Amino acid sequence: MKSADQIGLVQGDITQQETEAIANAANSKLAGGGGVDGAIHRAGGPQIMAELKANYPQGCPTGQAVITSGGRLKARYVLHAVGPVYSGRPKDAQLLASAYRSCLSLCSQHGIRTVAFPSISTGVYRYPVEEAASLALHTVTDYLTTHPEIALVRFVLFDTNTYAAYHHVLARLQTL
Ligand code: AR6
Repeated sequence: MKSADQIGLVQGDITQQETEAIANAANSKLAGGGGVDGAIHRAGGPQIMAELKANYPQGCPTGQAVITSGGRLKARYVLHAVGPVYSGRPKDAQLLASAYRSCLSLCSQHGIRTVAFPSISTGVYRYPVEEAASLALHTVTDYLTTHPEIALVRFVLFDTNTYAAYHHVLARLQTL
């Protein structure tokens, strides 16, 4: 099986996912915020923020991720990834790829076999969605090639435009 076949796409709300882990698009202070971050903290309840404050008081550098429980979510874990604020410089791509890889590496370390991702950095952080979709899907595909312990990576895209951008890239990867 090609690793792109282990990637799924749905349009919807990531807080409702039943994968073992969901990823959050957080900020480097891990302070909560709007967008998917706000939705995850609202749905998961205060335990998630309490764990972040207790375990990561320094926050998390851009391009990295940290793990908490899922609180009241169906998912057992939340991976709090910090993507870059888009600047148009080459380092944006490195940091965004690194944010996805950090989440996947946490999955490997914690025995997490199924994980859902939002489209990190393409909301408030203004990363162009076509570029971000290509980078996210190529980064995940590459990781899965060498990490058979992860069975499913599902992208949960909130709006039609974002879903279409990811669908366009994934369809090509799956026919290669
Ligand atoms: N499920 C899935 N995707 C969602 C949901 C949801 N419930 N809600 C929004 N999205 P953003 P960023 C989509 O802005 O660009 C926060 O304030 C959204 O439509 O959430 O990485 C943090 O605290 C978009 O496609 O994240 C940071 O300060 C995607 O999720 C900052 O925003 C990402 O948009 C991070 O900005």
